[in-house]
Order: sequence, then structure tokens, then C-alpha cells
Amino acid sequence: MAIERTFSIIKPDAVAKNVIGKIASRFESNGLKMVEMQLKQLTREEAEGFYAEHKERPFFGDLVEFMTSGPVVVQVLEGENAIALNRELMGATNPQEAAEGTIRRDFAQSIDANAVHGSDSPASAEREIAYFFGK
Ligand code: RTP
Ligand code: MG
Repeated sequence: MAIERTFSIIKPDAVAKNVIGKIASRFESNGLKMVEMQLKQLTREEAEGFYAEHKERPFFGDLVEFMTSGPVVVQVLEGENAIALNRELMGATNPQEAAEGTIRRDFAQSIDANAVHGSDSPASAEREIAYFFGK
């Protein structure tokens, strides 16, 4: 299987809960290497541009508000099958529906404050990595 790169965000709720290390450890123990990483306060413009695909959705305003409510960790993860593997480690968008042992099940409290973001396809991974880290 090919080595891939995916883009990940540890969201403001998880940073505030002081579990950056615990989440990073999930990546590491499952074979994902952090090859870029930065603690960052997103501006409104950065958050809106990042989630542009959801612009027309009713939750867009709340999503941008939440993503700018405190610092996040933006990172690039590398490993075999990284995109799908990271989605699996994250669990379902709604932590109430996330499988046992997933990051969202263990660290998230709601569908809004759901601890992590991960690219959902090779095309998103490429766009999102370029958005924060350039080519
Ligand atoms: P993400 O993009 O953050 O990795 O999450 P995801 O792929 O699992 O979910 P997505 O459909 O892309 O939605 C992006 C974020 O918007 C919030 N959301 N709220 N209230 C709602 O119905 C709702 N639906 C989505 C979530 O915080 C989700 O992570
Ligand atoms: Mg998504």
C-alpha cells in the first residue's frame, strides 16, 4: 500500500482540554508520523476558507465561531493508507455515534466540539495541506 499524507487539526476543545499529546500518541501508535505541526490561532478568514465547502450549511456560522474560539494544532500526518486510517482513528463526526476506542468517542463532547478534523479524500488532503503549509 502507498505511503500517503493527510491533513489533521486538533480542534480548540481538545487543545483546551490539554489532550494534544494523548491525541498525537494515537497517531504515533497507529503508524502515522507527524511531518508538519503548528499551534495556531485561526483567523475568521482562514476558518471560512478552510470550510468553504460547508458555506451554505446551517451550521457554518457556528463551525467558524468554534474553530476560531482558541488555538488549534494543524498537522500533516504521513503513513500507509494515512487518509482512511486517520478517519478510522477519529471516529464518526458525532461523538455519540463514534465507535469505542476512537478519538472522538474518547475526547469529544458534541458534534460541534468534536476534537479533531481529518481530510476525507486524497483531493481534500492535497488542498488542505497546501492551504496551511504550501506545496
Ligand atoms: P471534519 O471536516 O471537521 O473532519 O469533520 P467531518 O468530515 O467528520 O464532518 P463534516 O461533514 O466535514 O463537517 C465539518 C464539521 O462541521 C460540524 N458539523 N456540524 N450540526 C451539524 O449537523 C454538523 N454537521 C457537521 C462538525 O463539527 C464537523 O466536524
Ligand atoms: Mg469534513
